[in-house]
Amino acid sequence: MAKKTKTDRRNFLKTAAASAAIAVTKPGATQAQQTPSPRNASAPVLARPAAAPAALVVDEAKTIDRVGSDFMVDVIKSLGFEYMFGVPANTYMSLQESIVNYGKNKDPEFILATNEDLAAAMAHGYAKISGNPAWVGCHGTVGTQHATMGVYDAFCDRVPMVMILGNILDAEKRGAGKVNWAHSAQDAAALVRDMTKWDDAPQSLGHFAESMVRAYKIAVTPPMMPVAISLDRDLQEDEIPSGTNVRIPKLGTLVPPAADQAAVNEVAKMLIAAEHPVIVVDRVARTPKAIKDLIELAEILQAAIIDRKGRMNFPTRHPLEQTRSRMGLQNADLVLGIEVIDFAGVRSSRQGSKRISITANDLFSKSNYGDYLKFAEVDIAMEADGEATLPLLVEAVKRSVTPDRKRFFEERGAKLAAAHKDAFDAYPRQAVVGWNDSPVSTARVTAELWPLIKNEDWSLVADLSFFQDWPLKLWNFDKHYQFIGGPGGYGIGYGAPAAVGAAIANKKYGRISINIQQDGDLMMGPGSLWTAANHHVPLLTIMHNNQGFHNECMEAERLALRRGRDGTRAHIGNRLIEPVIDYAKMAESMGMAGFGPVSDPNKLGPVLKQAMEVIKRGEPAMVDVRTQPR
Ligand SMILES: Cc1ncc(C[n+]2csc(CCOP(=O)(O)OP(=O)(O)O)c2C)c(N)n1
Ligand SMILES: [Mg+2]
Repeated sequence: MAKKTKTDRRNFLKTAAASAAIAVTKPGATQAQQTPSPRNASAPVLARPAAAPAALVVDEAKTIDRVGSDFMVDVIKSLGFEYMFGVPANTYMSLQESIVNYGKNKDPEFILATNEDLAAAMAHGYAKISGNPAWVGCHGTVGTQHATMGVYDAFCDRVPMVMILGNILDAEKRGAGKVNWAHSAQDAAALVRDMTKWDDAPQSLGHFAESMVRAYKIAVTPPMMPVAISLDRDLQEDEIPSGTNVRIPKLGTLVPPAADQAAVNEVAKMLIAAEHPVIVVDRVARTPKAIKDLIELAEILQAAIIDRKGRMNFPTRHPLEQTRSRMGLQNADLVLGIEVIDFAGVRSSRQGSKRISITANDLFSKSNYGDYLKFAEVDIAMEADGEATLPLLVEAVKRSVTPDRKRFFEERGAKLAAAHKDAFDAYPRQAVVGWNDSPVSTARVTAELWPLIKNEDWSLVADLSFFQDWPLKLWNFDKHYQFIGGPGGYGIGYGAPAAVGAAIANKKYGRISINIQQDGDLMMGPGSLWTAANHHVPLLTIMHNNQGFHNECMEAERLALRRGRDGTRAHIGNRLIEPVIDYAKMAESMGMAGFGPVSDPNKLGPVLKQAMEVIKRGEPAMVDVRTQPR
């Protein structure tokens, strides 16, 4: 058991009585103290209710000093968790109470989400910025069912989180009512077993401690993934008998799996000998160090980098960045894929081209879901973590490179730099197409935003697949927290909450977070806006409001036309227009400053400026922009 001062029961009761007395004698003062300072939103911010009335009686005989969940908080603290995202419920209320009171609501802090799916996506976004897993609190069967979509995205995206599934295991403790039975299961984790790396259902506090440390270790060992602990209510609530000695196992330093040195040397030689080697990256960089290593590798070889943008891997304006250039994959004689999940589809058309993969994905698989994608045929499969292997590869290339090859690399580098420049020079020209259109073009939104953020410490906490990647083409990304990639499982509804989780991780560094938010995605769970307002997160949400599920609308139109039918009816069941949704009002209703809708492109700049003033004060804001479909 971690060191803990035994609470003196009488003292505790005295304090409880004293605070109750304050509530009775000075209700006005207490209420004033507890009213949060007004926000920027035009919506009224309601005062919190006054402290519990003095009539609340604490029965001394029934108070408990040392509960199981206090010890659980000790375990969580030992692992350095900063946040628990959750929806409250009786099956883990004991743990929540221990976090808030015993743990002082700090490391972890409980963050209230309005749906477990949102809680999981917040943990997902948080992990992508912070590099650390968060806890996700779920209520037995029902909360876990809600959570699944968010967990599935994190599972497919190889992002760690630790789920807590509150449960009442002992049927005798469920009573004769309906709720406890409906919310309990023999095997609560069965719901998420196919989308988690590991789960357990601890039966004692010692078992909990061991399982939690193991869960953490498994979740953060590449390939990283969610894990689940089914947590029995009684184990949390029962008093720890005096004299019980439970300890927290030591985690130790974790060393991720790097590739075999001989194989690394072999690959280094192949890279040096190749005429046009292309390095394709997707989910490589977890830390700034990996970006540095990748730059070094690319620069020594003067080799092309193609970024599949699962993470922020490589500076967008680096001359070797060739994602959309003419010097890309097509003519590569060697393709090295580092943590590229869809490597089967990433191919050179050159005859005899060699293929090498480095991925920790090879070290793990589950059968049911197709998250592992099509089998990638390669010449060498290095079954190891990309980030951990990069420094070995850099050193091996450095050791083997000859002056002759260096001269050749320099010539190649000059050609690559020219191709990079041509690609990036073309973007501003492409961006002015439809510049004055209403609804506003996605390029114009991107261009109007850039001057307002470029001198700030900013982080883009959005996927860009439905925004034609415009920010990647027009802005300059060079820091590890400036981009977080996509959802992994392509589950719509991830965007808004993941942005909130990422913005929460950015907040302590004073960074401004920018989210480009699809309207259909937000409508799957708008409650994350409330969490952003509740936590005073400087998050600018730009609504990419194309008024509906445009992706499906396009497909429906195509399908109808292919069948020789009426393409104009594709809006049915796909567009969100009857009634039109007022997102600024939605934001305001949740305590967030709301602006718009803006349809006139010339009005956008000034509105964004106003919204940025709110962000700089440390509060969230939303600008609803009526946008072109893509
Ligand atoms: C959970 C879930 N349900 C349905 C889909 C199918 N789907 C793919 S894209 C899309 C449209 C999303 O609309 P929005 O987020 O507004 O993006 P838009 O296509 O309008 O740019 C839908 C419904 C999905 N991917 N995930
Ligand atoms: Mg849409």
